[in-house]
Amino acid sequence: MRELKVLCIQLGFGPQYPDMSTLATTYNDGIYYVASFLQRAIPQVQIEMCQMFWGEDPLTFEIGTYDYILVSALGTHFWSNLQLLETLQARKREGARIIMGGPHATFAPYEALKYADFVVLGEGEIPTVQLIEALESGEGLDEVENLCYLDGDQVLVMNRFVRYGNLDNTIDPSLLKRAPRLHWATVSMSRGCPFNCSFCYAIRVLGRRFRAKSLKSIVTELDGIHQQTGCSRFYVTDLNFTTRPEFCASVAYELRHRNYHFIAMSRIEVADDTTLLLGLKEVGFQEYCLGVESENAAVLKAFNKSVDASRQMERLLRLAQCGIYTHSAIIFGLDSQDLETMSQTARWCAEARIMHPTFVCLAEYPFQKLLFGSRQDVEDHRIIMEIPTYQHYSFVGIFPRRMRPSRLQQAILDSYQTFFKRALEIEQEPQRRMRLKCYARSVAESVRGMKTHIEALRKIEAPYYSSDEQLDEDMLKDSFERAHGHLRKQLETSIRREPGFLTAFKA
Ligand code: B12
Ligand code: SF4
Repeated sequence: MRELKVLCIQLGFGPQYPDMSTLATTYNDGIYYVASFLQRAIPQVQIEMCQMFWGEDPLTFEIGTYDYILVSALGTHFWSNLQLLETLQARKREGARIIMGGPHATFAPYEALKYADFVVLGEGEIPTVQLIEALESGEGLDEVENLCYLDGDQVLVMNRFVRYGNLDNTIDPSLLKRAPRLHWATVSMSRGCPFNCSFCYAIRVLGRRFRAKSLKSIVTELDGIHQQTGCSRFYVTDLNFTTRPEFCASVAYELRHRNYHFIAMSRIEVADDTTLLLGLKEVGFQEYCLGVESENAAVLKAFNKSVDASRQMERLLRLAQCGIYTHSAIIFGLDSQDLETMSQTARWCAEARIMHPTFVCLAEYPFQKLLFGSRQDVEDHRIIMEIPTYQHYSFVGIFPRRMRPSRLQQAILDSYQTFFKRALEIEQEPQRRMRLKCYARSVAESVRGMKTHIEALRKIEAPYYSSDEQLDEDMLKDSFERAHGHLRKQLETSIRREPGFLTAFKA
């Protein structure tokens, strides 16, 4: 194969909507895994990374010199960078290909394909290698897994969808050579989660089969990133790190002589195994992002959360007693959640001693049933699409039935006030109070973006709500059909799929 120049771009957030999750983010690991795997599989590939989260600008790279441009994006990144994507298309050399992957490309391939020649759904490592090999050798594309593209008749083709086994992939630390001082570095130790919460798009990207990396790879990767960047705090992006206690115990054993710190994601049941919890804490697992979502049994049931709501409080308190800091997204937006319920939930978070709750709005992509046979809690017409806050859950992205979207956004802001007031009454330990005050300062940074969004929502929602805040759903449906009905029809008639696609996607 000829020598290939590849540029990998992680698209960034829109600057007009600052938010604590955008300000705290260092890099998303997905594109680094794809780039590392590609480099190892095809030695003729020379990779350059462009990380917009650190302020790098893709247009300062010589776009016309690359053979392949790989782009990774969440929904909000995509809609904040349309002009850049257009410029990339215009500046790329003739014959060069743009390949998009990551969550947005997976859930809205029809949008990504307006700017990309190819889209890779789900895990990107193997399909990217297959695609580049097929294009370089001039073979057909039929055997390229998870590939999606428009054929000559503009028909959306979706090839065979595959969930992979254990790739045991590690980030090549040299890809982080231009990293600024990181407050944490993201890595993944396992992929997949066996649960099936209805709002969860993560399992739709990475699948429901838990696959742990080898301990050797985990340790080598951490040491390599630490040496390259100096960072010794790691954000473990695994969907549900504590799925298998024996895996966690062996990770703890391997890391016993390192002085690293970790934030990991887990389900709340982790609180039941204090031996494991304290063993992990000793080697640096002092913080968890938990899937709490709510204290309310009906809300948890509606989300298919499979958790005992009556035990949420007891488990969270035990974590606090063990000296563990907890983060959690708290989801609003169901019909049953009125202003009073939301306020109660915010107070409850303080009483359950969650340290970093993030109050968010339920979000969905349209056409998921059609494309992937997935369940949607929010119907297509109630989704606010195609704006820079799209699928950024801190910013309301749906039309609730019994409350204006701008009211829900204000309630999200108010929830933080309710939470901090109560939490500072309850927490007496100086370190926990300091953490709370720090968190309150970072939340304050988000207020400007949320207020801007409230103004934008007021304009969007104006025609659809009565003075008592009830949604005129028929009117909304009509507008949706006028704006997007043709797209649904086009998708319905266009999609061509390999047999077994839907079953594989849901696995
Ligand atoms: C860990 C995590 C976080 C962490 C850390 C994020 C980080 N810096 O890495 C925290 C909690 C901070 C976070 C915050 C947010 N997150 Co988050 N997060 C995740 C989670 C659970 C794992 C991400 C991850 O790194 N996984 C491990 C790697 C290996 O997987 P991956 O990134 O998906 O990459 C693979 C494929 O996508 C693909 N791929 C990726 N890029 C590319 C590029 C090319 C060219 C190709 C071919 C393939 C490819 O191949 C990769 C390897 O197999 C995902 C869900 C998921 N992806 O499973 C949500 C997810 C990405 N987050 C989401 C959101 C919305 C956010 C926030 C905007 C939340 C908010 N406040 O509203 C912020 C934004 C911050 C950010 N950095 O983007 C959504 C995205 C929705 C969307 N479609 O846009 C997801 C999908 C969650 C969900 N709904 O289920 N997040
Ligand atoms: S437990 Fe967490 S990662 Fe697993 S399906 Fe539910 S929300 Fe997704």
